[in-house]
Amino acid sequence: MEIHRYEKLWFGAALVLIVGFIATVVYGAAGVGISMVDDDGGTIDPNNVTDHPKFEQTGLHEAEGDDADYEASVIARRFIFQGADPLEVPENSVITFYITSPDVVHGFKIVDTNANTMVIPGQVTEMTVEFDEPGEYGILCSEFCGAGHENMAGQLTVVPEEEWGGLGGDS
Ligand SMILES: [Cu+2]
Repeated sequence: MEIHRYEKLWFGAALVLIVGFIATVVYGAAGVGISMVDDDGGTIDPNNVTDHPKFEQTGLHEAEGDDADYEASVIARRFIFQGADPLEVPENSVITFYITSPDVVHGFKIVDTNANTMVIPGQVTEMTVEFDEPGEYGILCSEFCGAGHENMAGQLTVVPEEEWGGLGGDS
């Protein structure tokens, strides 16, 4: 069977496009550290979030394991980020966030970083982020959660190492 030269050419071009699209989708889904909210953080009773050991006190704590320098517990609720308004962390630190919601699905996005996660009632979201650039970072909700969604904002300050006064320090 004779296939016309142009037909072969178009067939090849279409094949390149299809492979290209699939490669883009695969890279976007798995290549840049993007993952679904998993159950690593465990579950929690959304009606009694402060009964959970991670959420008895919100804010920055000493880390329990060696995976991070500090832990930060944040309760995202309509329409505030309890424990992250503001949250101060030292430069060059690795922070594991534990985030949960007692009401509806929220988002937790640290502006100007690639840290962005979903916060689901009944679930503890665990996310580890390294901060090496001192400055002020806004935190916003990236999931529409109701009438005050656009006002839901927190603040994360990465304090230069020489100004860091330690946990509960006055820096
Ligand atoms: Cu929201």
